[in-house]
Amino acid sequence: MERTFLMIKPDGVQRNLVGEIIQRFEAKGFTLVGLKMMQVSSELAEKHYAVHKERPFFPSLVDFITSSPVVAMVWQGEGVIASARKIIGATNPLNAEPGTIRGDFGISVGRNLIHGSDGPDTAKDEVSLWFSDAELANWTPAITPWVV
Ligand code: ABT
Ligand code: MG
Repeated sequence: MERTFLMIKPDGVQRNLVGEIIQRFEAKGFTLVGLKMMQVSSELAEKHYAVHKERPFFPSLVDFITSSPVVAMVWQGEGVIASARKIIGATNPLNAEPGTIRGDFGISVGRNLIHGSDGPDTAKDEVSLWFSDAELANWTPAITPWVV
């Protein structure tokens, strides 16, 4: 079953949007299989955002992600990688549609509330970067036949 890595960023935690954000993925019908609140080290932040290493915003991005705790999650379900990106909305919250998380709650690209893996390869890499196998629950909720 497809899995993706989602992370509620420091602004989402500080603004008390953790419950609101988790609710959207639960209500959609996806399954939470990993969840932890954590303070991110600069080493982990730099690995996670390695693709942006040469970009001018890289240092401020690392500072931001390590500035305050995040909620790291793995969600499972059919098509969850692309669907989560839709639920999250465009990178710049000013361009994100109302109804998306960024469209409903965000204003700034540097404070865009939540991260979601952008494809199957990054999803695989990010799930294993952030979680050990022992931290992931293999389960199928009883509600699944009513969802798919
Ligand atoms: P992430 O889910 O955080 O990866 O965001 P998304 O995939 O929607 O967008 P990308 B392009 O991956 O941006 C990564 C983070 O870099 C920030 N950023 C991006 C800037 O601050 N300035 C920019 O010009 C761009 C392109 C936004 C993203 N996260 N934060 N925080
Ligand atoms: Mg990205």
